Amino acid sequence: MEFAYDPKRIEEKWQKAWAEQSVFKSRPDKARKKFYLLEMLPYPSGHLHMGHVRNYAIGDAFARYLVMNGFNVLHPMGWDAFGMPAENAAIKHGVHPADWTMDNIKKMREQFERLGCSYDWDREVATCEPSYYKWEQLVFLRMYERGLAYRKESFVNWCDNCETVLANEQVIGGACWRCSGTVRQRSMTQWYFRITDYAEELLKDIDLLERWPERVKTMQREWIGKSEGTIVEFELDSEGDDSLKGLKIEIFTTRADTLFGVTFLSLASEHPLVDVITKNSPNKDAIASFRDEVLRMDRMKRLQGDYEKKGVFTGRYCIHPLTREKIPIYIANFVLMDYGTGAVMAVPAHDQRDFEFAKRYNLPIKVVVLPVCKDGEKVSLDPNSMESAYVEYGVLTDSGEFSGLWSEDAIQSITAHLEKIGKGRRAVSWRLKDWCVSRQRYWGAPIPIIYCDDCGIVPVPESELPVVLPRNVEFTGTGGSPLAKVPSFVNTKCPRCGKPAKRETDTLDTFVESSWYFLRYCSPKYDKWMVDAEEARYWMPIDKYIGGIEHAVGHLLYFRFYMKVLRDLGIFKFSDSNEPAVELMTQGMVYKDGAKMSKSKGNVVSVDEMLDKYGADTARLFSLFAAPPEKDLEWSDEGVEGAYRFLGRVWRLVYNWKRASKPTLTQGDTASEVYRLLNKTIKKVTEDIERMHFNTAIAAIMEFTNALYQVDVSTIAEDTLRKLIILLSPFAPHIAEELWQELGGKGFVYHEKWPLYDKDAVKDEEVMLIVQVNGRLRDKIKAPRGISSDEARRLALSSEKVSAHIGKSEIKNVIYVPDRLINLVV
Ligand code: ANZ
Ligand code: ZN
Repeated sequence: MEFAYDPKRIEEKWQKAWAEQSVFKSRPDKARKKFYLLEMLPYPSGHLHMGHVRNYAIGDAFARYLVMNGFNVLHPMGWDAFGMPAENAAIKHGVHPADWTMDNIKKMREQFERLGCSYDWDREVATCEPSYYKWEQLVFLRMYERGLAYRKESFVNWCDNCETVLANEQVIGGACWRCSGTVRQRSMTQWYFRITDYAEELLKDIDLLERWPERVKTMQREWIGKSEGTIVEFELDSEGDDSLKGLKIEIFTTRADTLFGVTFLSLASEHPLVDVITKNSPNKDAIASFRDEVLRMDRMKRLQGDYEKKGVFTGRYCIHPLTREKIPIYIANFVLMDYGTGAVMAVPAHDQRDFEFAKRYNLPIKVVVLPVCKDGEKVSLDPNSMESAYVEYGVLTDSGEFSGLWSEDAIQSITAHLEKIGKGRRAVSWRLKDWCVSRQRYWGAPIPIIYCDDCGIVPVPESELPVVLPRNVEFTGTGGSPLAKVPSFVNTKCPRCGKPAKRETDTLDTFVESSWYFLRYCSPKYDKWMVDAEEARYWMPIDKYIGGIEHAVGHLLYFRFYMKVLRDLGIFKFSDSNEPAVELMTQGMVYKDGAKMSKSKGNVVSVDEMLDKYGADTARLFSLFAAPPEKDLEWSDEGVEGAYRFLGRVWRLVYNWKRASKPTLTQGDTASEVYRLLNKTIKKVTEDIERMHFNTAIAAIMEFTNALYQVDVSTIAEDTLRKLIILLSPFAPHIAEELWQELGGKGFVYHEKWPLYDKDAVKDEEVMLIVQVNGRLRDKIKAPRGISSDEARRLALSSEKVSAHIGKSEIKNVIYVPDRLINLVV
């Protein structure tokens, strides 16, 4: 008999046993209810960090719970294996990105195994394998055929450090999401996915995501940013320059009601008309340097507006469509080229940015909307004394025939009027932009495109897929894509005319790979198609998806888009919306000493050390016990110690019992307090796990264990201990297997049925207390179970019937039979 709790010995033993008997293998089975539980796949950096451990402990506890509840569970794991760190390692240390990645995968898989995660490793997917990205290339070609993948020159986010383009979703507060370097705008030709074609559907289908956190849905709605408004045309004033005759500037506004308050126009720096109207300007140099400065600003920052509103006068004017007044045209730093039309009608009285701009450059402020008091009286506004713009709706003033209308009505009437005279129209603007998917990087999936001098852009024939990434490449870290310097890759023949041609040397954004990896898990080895449709239709959708909130408008939007594209291309569909995930759970971060645990902060707890010292069960138990999953978790060494001690207590309880209990009691006395508590605990743990409140579930198990220490161990039934072990097993699976075996359990506790609680044992938390006065029944009152004699007496005296019988007499004695009867003797 083994008395000391030694995680090292038992954890390895059970990991081996699980693996040898393929316990975690999953197969489709129509007769059983499926559950697809997915945790976001990690980037193979080489080691798990505590944030991973937490994420995967949450998933694993739930997966094990589901299995015990009879679900056919799919719980896979894989690797988001392409990406820049591999390439940076190659530049720095001279290791090949493929070797670096494969080596890291091996190390991390070992860590996963040491954690005892119940993954079906037969379904492991690494996105850098040609057998994986082949299908992504095929989808790319089909998207290209349909115009859903296209190439265009435009301003893109460029990171000088990483020497690559970044998607809008990868620019965090003006900095590169990878290296935190400054991102600037640069005009380049890039490949895009036409996600904007899906803006309306992506927005509408958010309503289907009932089990996603509100926060994520709001972020997606705002990111997609649908805005209904009006496009208004302003003719250029061509006086002194006949080449401007007939040209016009279109602006997008959501406040057509303020049209009469326009005192200038603002263009984005990148607006194509800027060159045209400033070509003869004496102000040319100032304009050029201003445009330069603006291009270095972050796009989101430009939109949000917490910076100085600056601009330059172009020297030209345009004509107001209704009043025919001359309106000066400015270039302003807060106008974005890729929103609306890249031009804004400025109404300083009613728009705060325009107000600040007008104050700075001494431009006129014209009030055209007035607030109205509760009694219906208009309040006048003085442009000279206003301290900020009046941005609310109100009643129009100084607006010609539209004066007196309410803003809402004025927006309609003015837009209709503009439509009638051919100077404007209704329009919708989206904040969402097309997804830039090309990267000037080696370690990614090649874009299957060939450039021919005669034929132009030619897709690689599908029969020639995959376009395999060549291995022999030089990594210098400078000068654009390394692939461009590999003649054997670049030089090829045009599939159309046979003449020498060149391959595309950009690779795909790694977020393309993570847009469909969950489909590949359904049939990871299938080689006839991207997925075995039958298997994927059985497993999809993902029933519960667990990952970080930082992906709210990146990955979590992309994977929704990609699934809709697969549906429309006829590649794979499992439902009309093809929404990939029914439920999303975003887990909180891991903090230590008040800061997010990260290498740069130097407050990282090493997973290996943790496992060496305490074992996986403690690591898992602590991560789940210290905070509810959605909340941030503060690391605490005492907390870890506490989790470890608790497991030791459970361990000793079982061995104490084994020594003491002869003969063994198999079933507990259903009238006993232990029995009642056991069933209460089963109920609580079950309900808490269903809500993913693992912390309170574990607390209940701890309380129950403490209660078992309070009773004579030989009176504890075997069944009670077995159930305790089953309840513990999703959180601390190794110790649970070991103790299960010690208790004579057959097979793995992993395969045990989750216990049901005895409804009778938990239902009467309240008891009926018989109240007697001098031995005669006077009342029956509800009382919480287990109250003391004093509490019972107080309750009894609060009954009117009882006090009527006592009157002014003195209580001489109290006889109390707990939970049954109280007799007051007067
Ligand atoms: C005139 C106006 C008057 C505006 C007023 C607002 C208040 P949402 O609701 O987010 O769609 N705008 C239009 N295009 C822009 C661009 N490319 N860059 C920066 N700002 C731009 O915002 C629409 C409003 O944002 C538009 O309505 C426009 O300013 C500005 F009292 O036009 B408004
Ligand atoms: Zn050709």
